[in-house]
Amino acid sequence: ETAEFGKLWGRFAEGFMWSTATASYQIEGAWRADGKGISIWDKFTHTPGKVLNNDNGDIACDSYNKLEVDIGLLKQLKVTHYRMSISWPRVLPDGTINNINEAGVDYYHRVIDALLAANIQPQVTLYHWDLPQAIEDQGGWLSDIVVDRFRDYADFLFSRFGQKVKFWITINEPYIIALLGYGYGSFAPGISHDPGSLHYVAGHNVIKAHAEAWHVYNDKYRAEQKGRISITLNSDWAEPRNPYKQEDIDAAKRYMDFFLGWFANPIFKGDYNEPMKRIIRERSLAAGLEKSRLPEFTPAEIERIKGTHDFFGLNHYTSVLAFSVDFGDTQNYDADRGVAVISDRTWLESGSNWLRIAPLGFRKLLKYIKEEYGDPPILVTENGVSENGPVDLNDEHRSFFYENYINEALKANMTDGANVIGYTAWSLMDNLEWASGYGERFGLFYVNHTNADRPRTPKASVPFYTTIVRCNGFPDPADGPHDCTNSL
Ligand code: PNW
Repeated sequence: ETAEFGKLWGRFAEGFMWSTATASYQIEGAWRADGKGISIWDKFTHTPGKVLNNDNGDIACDSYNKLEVDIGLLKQLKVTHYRMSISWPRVLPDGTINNINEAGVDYYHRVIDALLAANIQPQVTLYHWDLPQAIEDQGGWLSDIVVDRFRDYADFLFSRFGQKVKFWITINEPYIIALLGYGYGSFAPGISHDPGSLHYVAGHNVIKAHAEAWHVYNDKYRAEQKGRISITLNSDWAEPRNPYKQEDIDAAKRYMDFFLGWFANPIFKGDYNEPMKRIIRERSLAAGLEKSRLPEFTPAEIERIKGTHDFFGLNHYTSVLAFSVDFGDTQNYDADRGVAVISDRTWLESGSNWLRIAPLGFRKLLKYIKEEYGDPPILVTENGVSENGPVDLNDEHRSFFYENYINEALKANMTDGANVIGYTAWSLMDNLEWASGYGERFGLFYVNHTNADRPRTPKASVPFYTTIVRCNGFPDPADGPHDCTNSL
Protein backbone atom coordinates (compact mmCIF):
# COMPACT_ATOMS: atom_id res chain seq x y z
CA GLU A 1 0.00 0.00 0.00
CA THR A 2 1.40 3.32 -1.11
CA ALA A 3 0.10 4.98 2.05
CA GLU A 4 2.72 3.17 4.10
CA PHE A 5 5.43 5.22 2.47
CA GLY A 6 5.61 8.79 3.70
CA LYS A 7 2.66 10.99 4.43
CA LEU A 8 -0.96 10.26 3.63
CA TRP A 9 -2.98 13.34 2.69
CA GLY A 10 -6.53 13.35 3.94
CA ARG A 11 -8.92 14.46 6.62
CA PHE A 12 -10.71 12.65 9.40
CA ALA A 13 -14.50 12.32 9.25
CA GLU A 14 -16.64 15.31 10.08
CA GLY A 15 -17.32 15.45 13.80
CA PHE A 16 -13.92 13.98 14.67
CA MET A 17 -13.13 14.91 18.27
CA TRP A 18 -9.92 16.91 18.75
CA SER A 19 -8.87 17.10 22.36
CA THR A 20 -6.05 17.57 24.83
CA ALA A 21 -5.83 16.07 28.30
CA THR A 22 -4.83 16.62 31.90
CA ALA A 23 -5.48 14.84 35.18
CA SER A 24 -6.59 16.35 38.49
CA TYR A 25 -3.59 15.46 40.65
CA GLN A 26 -1.12 16.46 37.94
CA ILE A 27 -2.44 20.03 37.52
CA GLU A 28 -4.83 21.21 40.23
CA GLY A 29 -2.75 21.75 43.36
CA ALA A 30 -4.92 23.11 46.20
CA TRP A 31 -4.36 19.81 47.92
CA ARG A 32 -5.97 20.93 51.19
CA ALA A 33 -8.28 23.67 49.93
CA ASP A 34 -11.97 23.98 50.70
CA GLY A 35 -12.44 20.63 52.39
CA LYS A 36 -10.62 18.34 49.99
CA GLY A 37 -9.64 14.94 51.44
CA ILE A 38 -6.22 13.31 51.14
CA SER A 39 -5.46 11.01 48.22
CA ILE A 40 -2.92 8.20 47.94
CA TRP A 41 -0.82 10.50 45.74
CA ASP A 42 -0.79 13.21 48.43
CA LYS A 43 0.57 10.64 50.85
CA PHE A 44 2.99 9.08 48.35
CA THR A 45 4.57 12.35 47.21
CA HIS A 46 5.01 13.42 50.84
CA THR A 47 6.93 10.23 51.58
CA PRO A 48 10.62 11.12 51.02
CA GLY A 49 12.34 9.24 48.22
CA LYS A 50 9.23 8.20 46.30
CA VAL A 51 9.24 10.96 43.67
CA LEU A 52 12.22 12.41 41.82
CA ASN A 53 13.46 15.54 43.67
CA ASN A 54 10.64 14.88 46.16
CA ASP A 55 8.36 16.91 43.90
CA ASN A 56 4.69 16.92 44.90
CA GLY A 57 1.28 18.09 43.69
CA ASP A 58 0.58 20.53 46.55
CA ILE A 59 0.46 23.42 44.09
CA ALA A 60 1.19 21.70 40.75
CA CYS A 61 0.02 24.02 37.93
CA ASP A 62 -2.35 25.72 40.40
CA SER A 63 -5.15 25.01 37.94
CA TYR A 64 -7.61 25.09 40.85
CA ASN A 65 -7.06 28.85 40.86
CA LYS A 66 -6.40 29.38 37.17
CA LEU A 67 -9.60 28.29 35.49
CA GLU A 68 -9.92 31.23 33.10
CA VAL A 69 -6.26 31.03 32.09
CA ASP A 70 -6.56 27.34 31.24
CA ILE A 71 -9.76 27.85 29.25
CA GLY A 72 -7.82 30.48 27.29
CA LEU A 73 -5.15 27.90 26.41
CA LEU A 74 -7.80 25.49 25.15
CA LYS A 75 -9.38 28.21 23.02
CA GLN A 76 -5.98 29.01 21.57
CA LEU A 77 -5.58 25.34 20.58
CA LYS A 78 -9.03 25.32 18.94
CA VAL A 79 -9.77 21.88 20.35
CA THR A 80 -13.38 20.71 20.25
CA HIS A 81 -13.03 18.65 23.44
CA TYR A 82 -11.05 18.64 26.68
CA ARG A 83 -10.23 15.52 28.67
CA MET A 84 -10.00 16.22 32.41
CA SER A 85 -10.40 14.16 35.54
CA ILE A 86 -12.25 14.67 38.80
CA SER A 87 -10.41 14.25 42.08
CA TRP A 88 -12.47 11.74 44.05
CA PRO A 89 -11.32 13.06 47.49
CA ARG A 90 -12.05 16.66 46.41
CA VAL A 91 -15.75 15.84 46.06
CA LEU A 92 -15.97 12.94 48.56
CA PRO A 93 -13.20 13.55 51.15
CA ASP A 94 -13.51 10.14 52.82
CA GLY A 95 -14.44 8.38 49.58
CA THR A 96 -18.06 7.81 50.57
CA ILE A 97 -21.27 9.60 49.69
CA ASN A 98 -21.92 10.05 53.43
CA ASN A 99 -19.72 13.11 53.31
CA ILE A 100 -20.09 15.39 50.28
CA ASN A 101 -17.75 18.35 49.82
CA GLU A 102 -19.98 20.83 48.01
CA ALA A 103 -17.09 23.27 47.51
CA GLY A 104 -15.30 20.61 45.44
CA VAL A 105 -18.45 19.89 43.48
CA ASP A 106 -18.84 23.61 42.78
CA TYR A 107 -15.29 23.81 41.45
CA TYR A 108 -15.99 21.15 38.82
CA HIS A 109 -19.26 22.85 37.91
CA ARG A 110 -17.28 26.03 37.26
CA VAL A 111 -14.77 24.14 35.09
CA ILE A 112 -17.45 22.36 33.09
CA ASP A 113 -19.60 25.47 32.70
CA ALA A 114 -16.59 27.46 31.46
CA LEU A 115 -15.77 24.74 28.92
CA LEU A 116 -19.34 24.63 27.62
CA ALA A 117 -19.42 28.43 27.40
CA ALA A 118 -16.30 28.19 25.21
CA ASN A 119 -18.02 25.50 23.10
CA ILE A 120 -15.55 22.85 24.28
CA GLN A 121 -17.08 19.51 25.27
CA PRO A 122 -15.75 17.93 28.47
CA GLN A 123 -14.55 14.32 28.43
CA VAL A 124 -14.45 13.48 32.11
CA THR A 125 -12.40 10.72 33.71
CA LEU A 126 -13.82 9.58 37.06
CA TYR A 127 -10.58 8.05 38.27
CA HIS A 128 -7.11 9.16 37.19
CA TRP A 129 -5.25 7.61 40.13
CA ASP A 130 -5.97 9.91 43.09
CA LEU A 131 -7.77 7.38 45.30
CA PRO A 132 -9.06 8.76 48.61
CA GLN A 133 -6.55 7.68 51.27
CA ALA A 134 -9.52 6.66 53.43
CA ILE A 135 -10.32 3.94 50.88
CA GLU A 136 -6.69 2.85 50.67
CA ASP A 137 -6.82 2.47 54.44
CA GLN A 138 -9.52 -0.16 53.89
CA GLY A 139 -7.37 -2.05 51.38
CA GLY A 140 -7.69 0.21 48.34
CA TRP A 141 -7.85 -1.66 45.03
CA LEU A 142 -6.91 -4.87 46.86
CA SER A 143 -10.25 -5.01 48.66
CA ASP A 144 -13.58 -5.46 46.92
CA ILE A 145 -14.97 -2.73 49.19
CA VAL A 146 -13.65 -0.33 46.54
CA VAL A 147 -16.06 -1.75 43.97
CA ASP A 148 -19.11 -0.53 45.92
CA ARG A 149 -17.44 2.75 46.82
CA PHE A 150 -16.56 3.42 43.17
CA ARG A 151 -20.09 2.57 42.04
CA ASP A 152 -21.53 5.06 44.56
CA TYR A 153 -19.00 7.71 43.51
CA ALA A 154 -19.85 7.20 39.85
CA ASP A 155 -23.59 7.35 40.58
CA PHE A 156 -23.00 10.59 42.47
CA LEU A 157 -21.05 12.18 39.58
CA PHE A 158 -23.63 11.16 36.97
CA SER A 159 -26.40 12.64 39.12
CA ARG A 160 -24.56 15.93 39.64
CA PHE A 161 -22.83 16.45 36.27
CA GLY A 162 -24.61 14.16 33.81
CA GLN A 163 -26.77 16.92 32.35
CA LYS A 164 -23.60 18.65 31.17
CA VAL A 165 -21.11 15.85 30.51
CA LYS A 166 -21.69 13.52 27.55
CA PHE A 167 -18.37 11.64 27.59
CA TRP A 168 -17.35 9.66 30.62
CA ILE A 169 -14.22 7.59 31.15
CA THR A 170 -14.52 5.42 34.24
CA ILE A 171 -10.88 4.59 34.94
CA ASN A 172 -7.58 5.66 33.40
CA GLU A 173 -5.05 2.89 32.67
CA PRO A 174 -5.86 -0.07 34.92
CA TYR A 175 -2.53 -1.56 33.84
CA ILE A 176 -0.56 1.24 35.54
CA ILE A 177 -2.84 1.31 38.60
CA ALA A 178 -2.43 -2.42 39.16
CA LEU A 179 1.17 -3.04 38.13
CA LEU A 180 2.94 0.13 39.24
CA GLY A 181 0.71 0.75 42.27
CA TYR A 182 0.40 -2.80 43.62
CA GLY A 183 3.07 -4.79 41.75
CA TYR A 184 6.29 -2.85 41.30
CA GLY A 185 5.28 -0.27 43.93
CA SER A 186 6.79 2.61 41.97
CA PHE A 187 3.49 4.57 41.96
CA ALA A 188 1.03 5.22 44.80
CA PRO A 189 0.19 3.47 47.03
CA GLY A 190 3.65 1.93 46.55
CA ILE A 191 2.84 -1.69 47.37
CA SER A 192 5.03 -4.55 46.23
CA HIS A 193 4.84 -8.12 47.40
CA ASP A 194 6.41 -11.52 46.98
CA PRO A 195 5.14 -13.77 45.47
CA GLY A 196 3.74 -11.23 43.03
CA SER A 197 0.01 -11.66 43.01
CA LEU A 198 -1.40 -8.38 44.32
CA HIS A 199 -1.25 -6.59 40.96
CA TYR A 200 -3.63 -9.24 39.62
CA VAL A 201 -5.94 -8.73 42.62
CA ALA A 202 -5.90 -4.95 42.10
CA GLY A 203 -6.56 -5.35 38.38
CA HIS A 204 -9.45 -7.69 39.15
CA ASN A 205 -11.16 -5.10 41.36
CA VAL A 206 -10.50 -2.30 38.88
CA ILE A 207 -12.30 -4.29 36.19
CA LYS A 208 -15.26 -4.98 38.48
CA ALA A 209 -15.46 -1.34 39.60
CA HIS A 210 -15.45 -0.15 35.99
CA ALA A 211 -18.22 -2.57 35.09
CA GLU A 212 -20.41 -1.44 38.00
CA ALA A 213 -20.00 2.22 37.04
CA TRP A 214 -20.88 1.45 33.43
CA HIS A 215 -24.01 -0.44 34.55
CA VAL A 216 -25.15 2.40 36.80
CA TYR A 217 -24.93 4.77 33.87
CA ASN A 218 -26.56 2.31 31.52
CA ASP A 219 -29.45 1.47 33.85
CA LYS A 220 -30.09 4.78 35.57
CA TYR A 221 -28.85 7.66 33.43
CA ARG A 222 -28.31 6.74 29.78
CA ALA A 223 -31.90 7.13 28.63
CA GLU A 224 -32.17 10.65 29.97
CA GLN A 225 -28.60 11.94 29.71
CA LYS A 226 -27.71 10.27 26.40
CA GLY A 227 -23.95 10.24 26.93
CA ARG A 228 -21.27 7.69 26.23
CA ILE A 229 -19.14 5.91 28.81
CA SER A 230 -16.17 3.57 28.63
CA ILE A 231 -12.74 2.82 30.07
CA THR A 232 -9.28 3.97 28.91
CA LEU A 233 -6.67 1.24 28.43
CA ASN A 234 -3.04 1.94 27.70
CA SER A 235 -0.86 -0.22 25.54
CA ASP A 236 2.44 -0.26 23.77
CA TRP A 237 2.69 -1.99 20.42
CA ALA A 238 5.01 -5.02 20.48
CA GLU A 239 6.85 -6.19 17.40
CA PRO A 240 8.98 -9.37 17.38
CA ARG A 241 12.69 -8.54 17.75
CA ASN A 242 13.34 -10.87 14.82
CA PRO A 243 10.24 -11.21 12.64
CA TYR A 244 11.62 -14.46 11.17
CA LYS A 245 11.87 -16.19 14.57
CA GLN A 246 8.71 -17.94 15.78
CA GLU A 247 9.88 -17.55 19.39
CA ASP A 248 10.00 -13.76 19.01
CA ILE A 249 6.64 -13.68 17.23
CA ASP A 250 5.15 -15.61 20.16
CA ALA A 251 6.83 -13.25 22.64
CA ALA A 252 5.33 -10.19 20.94
CA LYS A 253 1.87 -11.77 21.05
CA ARG A 254 2.34 -12.64 24.73
CA TYR A 255 3.38 -9.04 25.43
CA MET A 256 0.10 -7.84 23.91
CA ASP A 257 -1.99 -10.47 25.75
CA PHE A 258 -0.45 -9.47 29.10
CA PHE A 259 -0.72 -5.71 28.43
CA LEU A 260 -3.79 -4.66 26.45
CA GLY A 261 -5.41 -8.11 26.67
CA TRP A 262 -5.29 -8.23 30.48
CA PHE A 263 -8.12 -5.67 30.60
CA ALA A 264 -9.53 -5.60 27.07
CA ASN A 265 -10.39 -9.29 27.08
CA PRO A 266 -12.77 -9.25 30.09
CA ILE A 267 -14.45 -6.04 28.93
CA PHE A 268 -14.64 -6.58 25.15
CA LYS A 269 -14.77 -10.39 24.91
CA GLY A 270 -15.55 -11.86 28.34
CA ASP A 271 -13.05 -13.24 30.90
CA TYR A 272 -9.25 -13.09 30.93
CA ASN A 273 -7.50 -14.41 27.83
CA GLU A 274 -6.53 -18.08 27.75
CA PRO A 275 -2.75 -17.53 27.60
CA MET A 276 -2.81 -15.45 30.82
CA LYS A 277 -5.07 -17.94 32.60
CA ARG A 278 -2.96 -20.94 31.55
CA ILE A 279 0.50 -19.47 32.06
CA ILE A 280 -0.17 -17.88 35.47
CA ARG A 281 -1.94 -21.01 36.75
CA GLU A 282 0.84 -23.34 35.58
CA ARG A 283 3.62 -21.17 36.98
CA SER A 284 1.79 -20.67 40.31
CA LEU A 285 1.16 -24.40 40.81
CA ALA A 286 4.71 -25.30 39.74
CA ALA A 287 5.99 -23.00 42.50
CA GLY A 288 3.91 -24.88 45.07
CA LEU A 289 1.10 -22.34 45.44
CA GLU A 290 -2.40 -23.74 45.99
CA LYS A 291 -4.01 -21.85 43.17
CA SER A 292 -3.33 -19.41 40.37
CA ARG A 293 -2.19 -15.93 41.36
CA LEU A 294 -4.65 -14.65 38.74
CA PRO A 295 -8.12 -14.44 40.37
CA GLU A 296 -11.07 -16.05 38.61
CA PHE A 297 -14.29 -14.38 37.55
CA THR A 298 -17.47 -16.35 38.21
CA PRO A 299 -19.62 -17.05 35.13
CA ALA A 300 -22.05 -14.36 36.35
CA GLU A 301 -19.21 -11.84 36.70
CA ILE A 302 -17.92 -12.66 33.23
CA GLU A 303 -21.33 -11.84 31.78
CA ARG A 304 -21.72 -8.68 33.85
CA ILE A 305 -18.33 -7.29 32.76
CA LYS A 306 -18.53 -8.29 29.10
CA GLY A 307 -19.78 -5.47 26.89
CA THR A 308 -19.37 -2.64 29.40
CA HIS A 309 -18.06 -0.19 26.80
CA ASP A 310 -19.45 2.43 24.43
CA PHE A 311 -16.09 2.97 22.70
CA PHE A 312 -12.48 1.82 23.09
CA GLY A 313 -10.52 4.48 25.04
CA LEU A 314 -6.84 4.15 24.16
CA ASN A 315 -3.69 5.72 25.56
CA HIS A 316 -0.65 5.00 23.42
CA TYR A 317 2.91 6.31 23.46
CA THR A 318 5.52 3.84 22.26
CA SER A 319 6.52 0.50 20.73
CA VAL A 320 8.91 -2.24 21.80
CA LEU A 321 10.78 -5.15 20.23
CA ALA A 322 9.95 -8.33 22.13
CA PHE A 323 11.82 -11.56 22.68
CA SER A 324 11.30 -14.55 24.92
CA VAL A 325 13.07 -14.92 28.28
CA ASP A 326 12.75 -17.71 30.85
CA PHE A 327 12.76 -16.15 34.32
CA GLY A 328 12.85 -19.51 36.12
CA ASP A 329 10.28 -19.86 38.88
CA THR A 330 10.25 -16.18 39.92
CA GLN A 331 6.65 -15.30 40.76
CA ASN A 332 5.90 -11.90 39.31
CA TYR A 333 4.33 -10.21 36.29
CA ASP A 334 7.45 -10.08 34.15
CA ALA A 335 8.27 -13.71 34.81
CA ASP A 336 4.68 -14.74 34.03
CA ARG A 337 4.85 -12.90 30.73
CA GLY A 338 8.27 -14.35 29.91
CA VAL A 339 9.19 -11.46 27.65
CA ALA A 340 11.94 -8.87 27.65
CA VAL A 341 12.03 -5.88 25.32
CA ILE A 342 14.49 -3.59 23.63
CA SER A 343 14.11 -0.49 21.48
CA ASP A 344 15.26 -0.07 17.94
CA ARG A 345 18.20 2.33 17.97
CA THR A 346 16.71 4.24 15.02
CA TRP A 347 13.67 5.25 17.12
CA LEU A 348 14.26 8.78 18.41
CA GLU A 349 14.45 9.22 22.16
CA SER A 350 12.24 11.41 24.36
CA GLY A 351 12.48 12.82 27.89
CA SER A 352 11.13 9.53 29.32
CA ASN A 353 13.28 6.41 29.40
CA TRP A 354 10.29 4.22 28.47
CA LEU A 355 9.24 6.30 25.47
CA ARG A 356 10.89 6.06 22.04
CA ILE A 357 9.24 7.57 18.99
CA ALA A 358 7.85 4.83 16.73
CA PRO A 359 4.80 6.15 14.83
CA LEU A 360 4.12 3.02 12.75
CA GLY A 361 3.36 1.06 15.92
CA PHE A 362 0.36 3.36 16.52
CA ARG A 363 -1.15 2.37 13.17
CA LYS A 364 -0.51 -1.31 13.85
CA LEU A 365 -2.07 -1.08 17.31
CA LEU A 366 -5.22 0.62 15.98
CA LYS A 367 -5.58 -2.09 13.32
CA TYR A 368 -4.98 -4.77 15.98
CA ILE A 369 -7.77 -3.33 18.16
CA LYS A 370 -10.13 -3.28 15.19
CA GLU A 371 -9.41 -6.92 14.39
CA GLU A 372 -9.10 -8.28 17.93
CA TYR A 373 -11.94 -6.48 19.73
CA GLY A 374 -14.80 -6.32 17.26
CA ASP A 375 -14.10 -3.11 15.35
CA PRO A 376 -15.08 -0.72 18.16
CA PRO A 377 -15.15 3.07 17.81
CA ILE A 378 -11.70 4.03 19.09
CA LEU A 379 -11.22 7.24 21.06
CA VAL A 380 -7.52 8.03 21.46
CA THR A 381 -7.56 9.50 24.97
CA GLU A 382 -3.79 10.15 25.24
CA ASN A 383 -0.82 10.34 22.90
CA GLY A 384 2.23 12.53 23.29
CA VAL A 385 5.91 12.94 23.99
CA SER A 386 8.17 14.41 26.66
CA GLU A 387 11.43 16.28 27.03
CA ASN A 388 13.63 16.87 30.05
CA GLY A 389 16.64 19.00 30.82
CA PRO A 390 16.96 22.70 29.93
CA VAL A 391 13.80 24.46 28.79
CA ASP A 392 13.56 24.87 25.01
CA LEU A 393 10.29 26.29 23.71
CA ASN A 394 11.24 25.22 20.20
CA ASP A 395 10.04 21.63 20.69
CA GLU A 396 10.53 20.26 17.20
CA HIS A 397 10.48 16.70 18.50
CA ARG A 398 6.88 17.24 19.67
CA SER A 399 5.68 18.62 16.34
CA PHE A 400 7.51 15.75 14.63
CA PHE A 401 5.80 13.32 17.01
CA TYR A 402 2.29 14.71 16.49
CA GLU A 403 2.59 15.00 12.72
CA ASN A 404 3.77 11.41 12.38
CA TYR A 405 1.59 9.73 15.00
CA ILE A 406 -1.58 11.52 13.87
CA ASN A 407 -0.76 10.66 10.26
CA GLU A 408 -0.41 6.99 11.21
CA ALA A 409 -3.83 7.22 12.89
CA LEU A 410 -5.17 8.65 9.64
CA LYS A 411 -3.70 5.68 7.75
CA ALA A 412 -5.24 3.27 10.26
CA ASN A 413 -8.54 5.03 9.65
CA MET A 414 -8.53 5.60 5.87
CA THR A 415 -6.46 2.65 4.72
CA ASP A 416 -7.05 -0.02 7.37
CA GLY A 417 -10.62 0.95 8.25
CA ALA A 418 -10.10 1.37 12.01
CA ASN A 419 -12.97 3.45 13.38
CA VAL A 420 -10.96 6.24 15.02
CA ILE A 421 -13.45 8.80 16.36
CA GLY A 422 -11.18 11.22 18.19
CA TYR A 423 -7.64 12.13 19.15
CA THR A 424 -6.29 13.61 22.39
CA ALA A 425 -2.87 15.16 22.87
CA TRP A 426 -1.19 14.49 26.22
CA SER A 427 -0.80 17.04 27.64
CA LEU A 428 -2.26 20.52 27.60
CA MET A 429 0.60 21.72 29.79
CA ASP A 430 3.69 20.56 31.67
CA ASN A 431 2.57 19.00 34.93
CA LEU A 432 3.53 16.60 37.70
CA GLU A 433 4.73 13.56 35.75
CA TRP A 434 3.97 11.24 38.69
CA ALA A 435 7.10 9.62 40.18
CA SER A 436 9.28 11.48 37.65
CA GLY A 437 8.27 14.88 39.03
CA TYR A 438 8.23 18.15 37.08
CA GLY A 439 11.42 17.51 35.12
CA GLU A 440 9.74 15.28 32.55
CA ARG A 441 7.54 17.56 30.45
CA PHE A 442 4.72 16.43 28.13
CA GLY A 443 3.00 19.80 27.71
CA LEU A 444 2.04 21.76 24.63
CA PHE A 445 2.36 24.73 26.98
CA TYR A 446 5.44 25.17 29.14
CA VAL A 447 4.72 25.84 32.81
CA ASN A 448 7.40 27.49 34.91
CA HIS A 449 7.12 25.58 38.17
CA THR A 450 9.69 27.78 39.94
CA ASN A 451 7.51 30.88 39.46
CA ALA A 452 4.75 31.33 42.06
CA ASP A 453 2.33 32.40 39.32
CA ARG A 454 2.94 29.21 37.33
CA PRO A 455 2.87 31.11 34.01
CA ARG A 456 1.99 29.11 30.89
CA THR A 457 3.93 29.76 27.66
CA PRO A 458 3.13 28.13 24.31
CA LYS A 459 5.81 25.88 22.88
CA ALA A 460 6.28 25.83 19.10
CA SER A 461 4.09 22.72 18.94
CA VAL A 462 1.01 24.79 19.92
CA PRO A 463 0.45 26.42 16.51
CA PHE A 464 1.57 23.16 14.90
CA TYR A 465 -1.06 21.04 16.66
CA THR A 466 -3.66 23.79 16.23
CA THR A 467 -3.19 23.66 12.46
CA ILE A 468 -3.83 19.90 12.40
CA VAL A 469 -6.91 20.42 14.59
CA ARG A 470 -8.27 23.31 12.54
CA CYS A 471 -7.71 21.42 9.27
CA ASN A 472 -9.11 18.13 10.67
CA GLY A 473 -6.00 16.28 9.51
CA PHE A 474 -3.81 16.77 6.48
CA PRO A 475 -5.72 18.03 3.42
CA ASP A 476 -3.86 17.48 0.15
CA PRO A 477 -2.09 20.67 -0.98
CA ALA A 478 -2.65 19.53 -4.57
CA ASP A 479 -6.40 19.90 -4.08
CA GLY A 480 -6.09 23.64 -4.10
CA PRO A 481 -4.61 26.35 -1.96
CA HIS A 482 -5.26 26.22 1.75
CA ASP A 483 -3.56 27.30 4.96
CA CYS A 484 -3.19 23.80 6.35
CA THR A 485 0.44 23.18 5.51
CA ASN A 486 2.61 22.86 8.57
CA SER A 487 6.24 23.18 7.73
CA LEU A 488 8.98 21.93 10.00
C1 PNW B 1 0.04 7.99 31.36
N1 PNW B 1 5.20 4.10 32.07
O1 PNW B 1 0.80 7.35 32.33
C2 PNW B 1 -0.94 8.76 32.21
O2 PNW B 1 -2.28 8.53 31.91
C3 PNW B 1 -0.64 10.21 32.34
O3 PNW B 1 -1.19 10.70 33.53
C4 PNW B 1 0.86 10.41 32.23
O4 PNW B 1 1.25 11.71 32.55
C5 PNW B 1 1.23 10.05 30.81
O5 PNW B 1 0.84 8.72 30.50
C6 PNW B 1 2.70 10.20 30.49
O6 PNW B 1 3.47 9.28 31.22
C7 PNW B 1 1.90 6.57 32.16
O7 PNW B 1 6.07 4.20 32.96
C8 PNW B 1 2.84 6.61 33.18
O8 PNW B 1 5.31 3.23 31.14
C9 PNW B 1 3.93 5.80 33.14
C10 PNW B 1 4.09 4.93 32.08
C11 PNW B 1 3.15 4.88 31.06
C12 PNW B 1 2.05 5.71 31.10
